[in-house]
Amino acid sequence: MLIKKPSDMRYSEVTPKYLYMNRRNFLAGAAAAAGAAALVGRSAGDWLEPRSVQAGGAKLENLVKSPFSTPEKYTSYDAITHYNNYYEFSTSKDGPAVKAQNFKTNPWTVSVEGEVSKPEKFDIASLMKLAPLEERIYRHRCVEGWSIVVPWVGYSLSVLINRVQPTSKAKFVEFTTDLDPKQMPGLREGGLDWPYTEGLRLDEAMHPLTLLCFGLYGEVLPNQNGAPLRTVIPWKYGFKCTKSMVKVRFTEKQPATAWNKANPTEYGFYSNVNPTVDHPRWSQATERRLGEFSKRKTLMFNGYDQVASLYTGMDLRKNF
Ligand SMILES: Nc1nc2c(c(=O)[nH]1)N[C@H]1C(S)=C(S)[C@@H](COP(=O)(O)O)O[C@H]1N2
Ligand SMILES: [Mo]
Repeated sequence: MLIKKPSDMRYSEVTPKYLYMNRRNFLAGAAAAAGAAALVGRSAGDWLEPRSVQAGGAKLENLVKSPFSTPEKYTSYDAITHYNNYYEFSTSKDGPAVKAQNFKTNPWTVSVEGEVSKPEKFDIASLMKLAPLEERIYRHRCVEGWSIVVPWVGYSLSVLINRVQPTSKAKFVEFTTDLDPKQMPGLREGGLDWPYTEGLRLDEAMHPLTLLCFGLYGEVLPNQNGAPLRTVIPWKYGFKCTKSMVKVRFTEKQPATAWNKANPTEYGFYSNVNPTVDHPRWSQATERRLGEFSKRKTLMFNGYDQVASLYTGMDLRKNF
């Protein structure tokens, strides 16, 4: 397989040194720093310091504060927007920021369909008006072993679900990313069975923590983070988030998901963050918060204990 997917990566590749060396060491190692900085086209210190200026995307006004927000310091805007997984554009971490730059997100239609009484198609502007937009500061844990804290903007996906009224047959929700070979150079590399799809059980999708997300850092989503809308499920590994979503489909049967199809022994349907269940090729016990020097312990459900009751009686080793 040509594509580099998490299962093919050595752990050392997962977090480049320039993201976790502290600034002083970094500046001391000037020669190494020059190479790393050239790689990302910016000075290494930028990754480690919160930026005072924002990127200049359209501001989202009147954001409501959320009780679900973590008080932790959030990761720099630069790291959140230049260390991405978005394989439709590139398999390198700094590739999506460049290659998704001209991705066209307007006009955009999201179709909500399947086992619902009131299927509906939305444009982004009307979808954004279904509920007050909240700022939700969530931890995000990638299956590859790095983590970030992101001030997302959006509202609970349950708002949309309640509006379309799932039928009694609806047990799962499938999410689909846009598929546009003209605009997505990463598709040519193959590897995943495009379009990117993900899925949740209906009760997981209804949990108030599950976010329909339109922005970050108080602005509309940058393309590389999944513009114009994506999901965020903070107690699951990052790949459960569906970027640039075009379809939400309610189903009776558990939907297939892109990563599970690509490698079923490494990526399960549930993908709950779980420090006691290792990835077959690396431990999940600890994580590297981008911008920090030492590793942190990974928390069960990424610290979102309020979801534990969704899994009562389930073997989370089998249902990884
Ligand atoms: N369509 C699509 N969605 C995707 C991915 C992707 O490659 N394509 N990568 C996933 C992974 S592995 C992670 S960690 C998050 C990264 O989101 P971020 O770049 O906003 O941090 O997006 C997820 N959603
Ligand atoms: Mo990820």
